[in-house]
Amino acid sequence: MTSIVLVRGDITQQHVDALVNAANSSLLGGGGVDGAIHRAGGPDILEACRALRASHYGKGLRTGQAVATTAGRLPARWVIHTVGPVYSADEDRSALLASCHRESLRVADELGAKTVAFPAISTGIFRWPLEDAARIAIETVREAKTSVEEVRFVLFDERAYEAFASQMP
Ligand code: AR6
Repeated sequence: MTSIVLVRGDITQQHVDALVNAANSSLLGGGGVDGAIHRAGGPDILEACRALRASHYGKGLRTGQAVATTAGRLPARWVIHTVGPVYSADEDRSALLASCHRESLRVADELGAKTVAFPAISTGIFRWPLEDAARIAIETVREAKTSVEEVRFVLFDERAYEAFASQMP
């Protein structure tokens, strides 16, 4: 059984085996939690991302997929980068948001990570409504077949924390 824990805080300060980055397909950094992870983790993460772009991910990482790098100076062993979908009112992209969570856990299993921290993927710059993103994230983790023992959702502000808390079973 994977336990799901909610905390309010900064994901870059979490002591976990792996933390998930809400990246973009370039893998070369951005704003929001992505910017915070690269700033706190230092240049080794960007260097590892560049190496991925130069090898298997020449066109970048597709939405809904996940890939791991070093966590640099962060108090974690790995960063698992995933690309959330941009919210659309016209098109249901929920399956892609679910895929981010499932694929990140699959990569975590490959690494042997037992504790994994997730941000609220797609709920910032990509504008996904918080309650809906929380429902998809929590349901997907609950249904995932994984050896990860603890999934910690790290919510940056009170509004995000409350949205996730409201979706807990
Ligand atoms: N710790 C935890 N959560 C955080 C932190 C932090 N340090 N900083 C922000 N958040 P966003 P997205 C929350 O915009 O919507 C980047 O440019 C934030 O409050 O980081 O998936 C990428 O490169 C929000 O709830 O990611 C992509 O281009 C959540 O993290 C694009 O943004 C996600 O917000 C991805 O957009």
